[in-house]
Amino acid sequence: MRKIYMILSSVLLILSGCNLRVLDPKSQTAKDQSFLVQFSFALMMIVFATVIVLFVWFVWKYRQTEENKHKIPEDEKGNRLFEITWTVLPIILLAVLAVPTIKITYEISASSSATPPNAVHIDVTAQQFSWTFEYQNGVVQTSELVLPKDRPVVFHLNSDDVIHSFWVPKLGGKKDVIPGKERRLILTPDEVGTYQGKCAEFCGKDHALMRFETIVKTQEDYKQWLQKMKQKIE
Ligand SMILES: [Cu+2]
Repeated sequence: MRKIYMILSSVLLILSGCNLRVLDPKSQTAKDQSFLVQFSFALMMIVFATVIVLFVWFVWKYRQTEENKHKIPEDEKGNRLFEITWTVLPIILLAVLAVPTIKITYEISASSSATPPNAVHIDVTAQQFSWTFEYQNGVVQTSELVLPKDRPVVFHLNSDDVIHSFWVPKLGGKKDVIPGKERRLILTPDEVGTYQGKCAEFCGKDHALMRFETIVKTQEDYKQWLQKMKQKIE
C-alpha cells in the first residue's frame, strides 16, 4: 500500500509541474471554452447518471426470485409514450447543447468577428522547430511572446514550412497554422502572468521542443517593454 502511495504522489508531483492547463482560463475566450467543456460534461453526467440508476433498478427489479422463476412475461407490442420520450429527450438535450456551442463558436471565431479597433497585431511565424513573433513596431522575438492585459490581440498566423498549431491553453483553444494561408486568432488576456504555449500539431522530429513562454504584462509595462526592445534594435 505504501508503495502505491509513493508512486501516486510522485506522479502527482510530476503532473503538477505542468503549466499547460486547459481548464484554468486567463482570457474571455478560454473562459467561454471551459464553460462549454463543463456544460457539456454536466449534461453528459445527467444522462450517464440516469442510465446507470435505471440499469441498476431494472437489474434489481427483474432479478430471478423463487416466485418469478417460472413466469414468462407477456409480449409487449410497443409503448408509444416510451418511444416518444426516448426520441424527444435526446433532441431536447442536443438543442440545449447546440445553443451555447453555436453562440460561443461564432463569438470567438476571428473569421466571423470584426477586428477590434484598439487591437494589438502580432505576426506569428511558425517554422520547424520554433516560433517568431513580430510586433507592429518592428520588434522581433523568438520563443517568447509578450502581450498586454485587457487588450484584444490579433495573431496573424503563418507557417514557413509544414502545418503547425498555435496553442496557449490558458488563453484559449488552438489554431492550425498552415503554409501559404494566413489565419487569424483573436484573444484578450485578462490576467497578468506567464503561460506556457506550444505547437499542438506534430510537425517533425523536434516538435516537442516547439514551446514558448507567453508573458502577459499590464498595458503600461507592455508599452515600456516594446520601447525598450525597439531601442535595442536601433
Ligand atoms: Cu510545430
